[in-house]
Amino acid sequence: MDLADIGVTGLAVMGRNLARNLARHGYAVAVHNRSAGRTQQLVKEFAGEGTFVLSEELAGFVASLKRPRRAIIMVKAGAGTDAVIDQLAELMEPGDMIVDGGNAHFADTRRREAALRDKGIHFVGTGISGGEEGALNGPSIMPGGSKESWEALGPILQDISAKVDGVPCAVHVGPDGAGHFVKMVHNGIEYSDMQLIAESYDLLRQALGATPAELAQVFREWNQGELESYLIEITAEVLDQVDVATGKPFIDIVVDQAEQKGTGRWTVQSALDLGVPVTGIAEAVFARALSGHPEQRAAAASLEGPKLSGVGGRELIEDVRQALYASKIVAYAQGFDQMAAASKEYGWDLELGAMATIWRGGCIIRARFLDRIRSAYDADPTLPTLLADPTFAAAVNVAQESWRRVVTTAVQIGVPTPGFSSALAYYDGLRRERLPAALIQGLRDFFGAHTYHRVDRDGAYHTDWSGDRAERPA
Ligand code: NBP
Repeated sequence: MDLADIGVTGLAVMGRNLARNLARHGYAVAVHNRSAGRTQQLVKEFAGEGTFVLSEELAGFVASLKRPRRAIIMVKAGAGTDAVIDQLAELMEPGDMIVDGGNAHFADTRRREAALRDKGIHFVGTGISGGEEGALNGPSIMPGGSKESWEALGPILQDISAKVDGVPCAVHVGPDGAGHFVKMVHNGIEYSDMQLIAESYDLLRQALGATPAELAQVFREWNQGELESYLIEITAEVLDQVDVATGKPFIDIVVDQAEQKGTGRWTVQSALDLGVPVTGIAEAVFARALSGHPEQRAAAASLEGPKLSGVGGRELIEDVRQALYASKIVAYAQGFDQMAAASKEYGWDLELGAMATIWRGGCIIRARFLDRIRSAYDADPTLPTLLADPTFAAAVNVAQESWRRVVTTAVQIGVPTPGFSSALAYYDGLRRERLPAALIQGLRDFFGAHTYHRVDRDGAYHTDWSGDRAERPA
């Protein structure tokens, strides 16, 4: 029997499409699924696309792989992944590779990688973005794991990934959980991107009384410029859609409660642990949470708002475009800060410019904008914040008057824009020469003797607030 180059176990929508993508690129693909029906269906429907080696049992699947074995797991993240890893590890040998392409939490990936390393098996936690369409036609791929595993897997993963200007959207991200961490931050940024787009739509609709179809045209025009991206493109499509059953705009017949699978929440939880202010992502997660409380919203619906409405003319459209771009720069700056902090914390040595490169295609946040991020890190790999890059600094400088008018207008007419507002507050906080954190330090020293540092001398100090109020070195 001819042995397969690589295998995929877990053949729901993602695994099936990834297996087809591999087969279409000329790889012989071993395929397996817990319930054999999916495997048979795949081979029946798509045998013409390439070579599939079908196994109904996991032992047969492993036996059908060339050595060192390369097996990709595409099952529901969590307990299922652990179960499949345990079964595979029993059947594999030192030097073999288990790739987890599911949406695992990076801490789970670190745990699994360490456990399998003890057995000599390479565990490659791999972020895969682009949904089912990306899995089939070229996703953005973010593998972690050892350098040796990248040598064996990299050429295949680059082959099946999206390409932008001939450059594959797949790179070795770093050791152990680095790949899943970067995928998590990608998803967090995706939350933020969508929240800012939603705020733009909402504010323009409320302030100008524009129809969804008119706003679709606005987004279409924006997609010709610096905001060009997949999400802006599909926003126009969604806003243009008309519901067949009612003849109403599609957007008006959809329940306004946004769901979440958890990667945005994970991003914020990790950012809290790392001490990185990812306010754009956090506001996006909380805005979804607010939308998901219909009882509270119903109870609050009669609360008073401002009397103003319909302020602003067509110039608000350009202001909102500028605010969206500036807020987006802030959200990405924060996400990249989080990756830099994790890289330091976990010893990953992440190359931030490369992360921007592999997000340019195949994934949900793909955008022209990512080229600029890559250029910023090419020019200065140690950039302390993206906002310090001369190109982004200039862009935000151009946008800031519009940005302030947008936040002011939103506050005046009572339209919530937590993404725009928090991004502006972050920008203003970061650029301040003196922050009121000095007062917080004073208060902490007053009630808890937590000490403070002086601007003019080294060392920690405490003031005897309840006594003579004299300052002493701590
Ligand atoms: P699902 O997340 O819906 O998982 C279904 C697959 O998991 C089926 O193959 C199922 O086998 C298998 N499975 C389960 Br459930 N429990 C199992 C167990 N204990 N042992 C063995 N197999 C088990 O599939 P998906 O939407 O294709 O996603 C696959 C992975 O890719 C997930 O981790 C997901 O988070 C990730 N991901 C999804 C997307 C997306 O757009 N959908 C994008 C990026 C990443 P069965 O057929 O026998 O029930």
